[in-house]
Amino acid sequence: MTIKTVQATPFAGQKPGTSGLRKKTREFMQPGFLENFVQSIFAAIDGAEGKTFVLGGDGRFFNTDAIQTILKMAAANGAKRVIVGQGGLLSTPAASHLIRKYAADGGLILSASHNPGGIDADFGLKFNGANGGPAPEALTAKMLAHSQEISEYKIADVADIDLATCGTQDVAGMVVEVIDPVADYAMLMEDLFDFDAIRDMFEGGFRMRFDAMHAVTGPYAKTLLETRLGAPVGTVINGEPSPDFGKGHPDPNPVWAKTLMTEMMGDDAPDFGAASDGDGDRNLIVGKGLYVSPSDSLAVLAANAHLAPAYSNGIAGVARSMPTSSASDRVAEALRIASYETPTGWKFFGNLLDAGRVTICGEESAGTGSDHVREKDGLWAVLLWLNILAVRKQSVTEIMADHWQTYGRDYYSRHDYEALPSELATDLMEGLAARLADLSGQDFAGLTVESADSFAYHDPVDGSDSQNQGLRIFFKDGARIVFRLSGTGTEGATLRVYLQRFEAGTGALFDDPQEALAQVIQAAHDIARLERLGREGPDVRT
Ligand code: VG1
Ligand code: CO
Repeated sequence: MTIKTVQATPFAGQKPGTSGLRKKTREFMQPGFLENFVQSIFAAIDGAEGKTFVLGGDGRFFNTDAIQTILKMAAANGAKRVIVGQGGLLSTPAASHLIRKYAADGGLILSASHNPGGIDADFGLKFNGANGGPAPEALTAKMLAHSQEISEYKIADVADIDLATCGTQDVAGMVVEVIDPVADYAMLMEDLFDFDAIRDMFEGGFRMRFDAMHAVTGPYAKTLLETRLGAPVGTVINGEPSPDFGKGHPDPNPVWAKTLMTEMMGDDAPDFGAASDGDGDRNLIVGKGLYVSPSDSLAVLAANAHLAPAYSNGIAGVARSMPTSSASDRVAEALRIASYETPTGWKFFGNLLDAGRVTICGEESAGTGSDHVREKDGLWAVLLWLNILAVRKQSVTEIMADHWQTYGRDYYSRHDYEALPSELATDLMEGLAARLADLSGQDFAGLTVESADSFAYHDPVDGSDSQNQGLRIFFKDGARIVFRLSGTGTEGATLRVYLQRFEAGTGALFDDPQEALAQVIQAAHDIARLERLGREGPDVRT
């Protein structure tokens, strides 16, 4: 008998966060930790019997070992078939696509996204459902509940599976199909965008740099940009996935994508720069000398999506996470389409996309995507930008100038205070929450509070409610500050302070956001008494 039933004792702390379960790698590698969580996932979906799953990850340390364990557990739990990316690799959006394309019952994706990788860094696992999207809160609650009372798990006692060769194998009665991680995804992108127009643009001398940050998008970007679109070899840098991301931090923001930013701000900058994160669902967009904030990028993509074949009939609606700026709302209003404001995390977009209420979604954290999959999609955003640039034949700066003149500019920045003592962060948030009701009418740094609340979301599709999704403070002149604790960190707590101020299209549109927001930043300090954190300033400003 190859199926073993192993006694298990619950681990504390198997509560999935904003995007799956994320822990220090060593914690994930404790004997039984991964196994308990995988068994809890199977329990939450009423078993794996007869089911088909997609499996892959961003290639970080422990990726292939975890895949071996998951395959053996899927077999022992009676799964029918598992589709795995060759070498254990699948970007998050590619996994989402495969689940949908092959009508799988779900997928297990191994990643801690933008967090560093390695034995002393981070690891993660999330489950996506049959629609290709991250498990909703009701499902992650079931996973947690099972993890707290688990008494055994099942695993097949078989040799390791060959992940290096594409093809089909039998593992204790289950079919394992190893596939090219890029092929299906590349085909989907070719369906959505005008590759001929983009190819012509490259042929005409258009120059681009794509920084894959040693993470999973390297092979995807090389195939799409260099092989299929004819960008010169070398357009993609850091294109080999490595288990510790070249000791880097695969977070595509101006701080961590420093190499790219320096090149794009230099004299010989290419026309267009982009980067993606560990698992390929985020994107950074930067023009010659101009960083495009993710909130603005969402708005520009929504306003111009009709220029790409897949969206030529227009878009149904736009959704953004609450902390994301109002820029996309202005576009939706002008297009007379619906706009939605959801809590942070892609799982909240799933129902809106499934119901056809929205076509494009985005978050201020460098995530943009559409109804082509049920995850945010870094390369999709890059290709849509390229398609727009190819049709409009303008530079990124010209497009942004035109956009801001038309809609006005929402100056935006996020300040992160990382690895704070959890108690201190909780205390600060609770203290602020308790004072919210009294803030209206008070002045801070010369700004008058109009209203303040704790954001709650009522899902219009399934009727579910989510409370405490961030503290919002609105000011009389239209500025807004949001305070929120991160749900993806693995060390202490991270406080995110989201800052926003509107400038009309006739005003000063090209100021430095930190300067344009100086008053709002000061108000945030005064309201939340940020000096209590004992920090000189934020660790990261995006
Ligand atoms: C962060 C971002 C959020 C994003 C999440 C997952 O969450 O703020 O917008 O959806 O990461 O992104 P938090 O809870 O730390 O603020 V990724 O690229 O991990 O899949
Ligand atoms: Co990610």
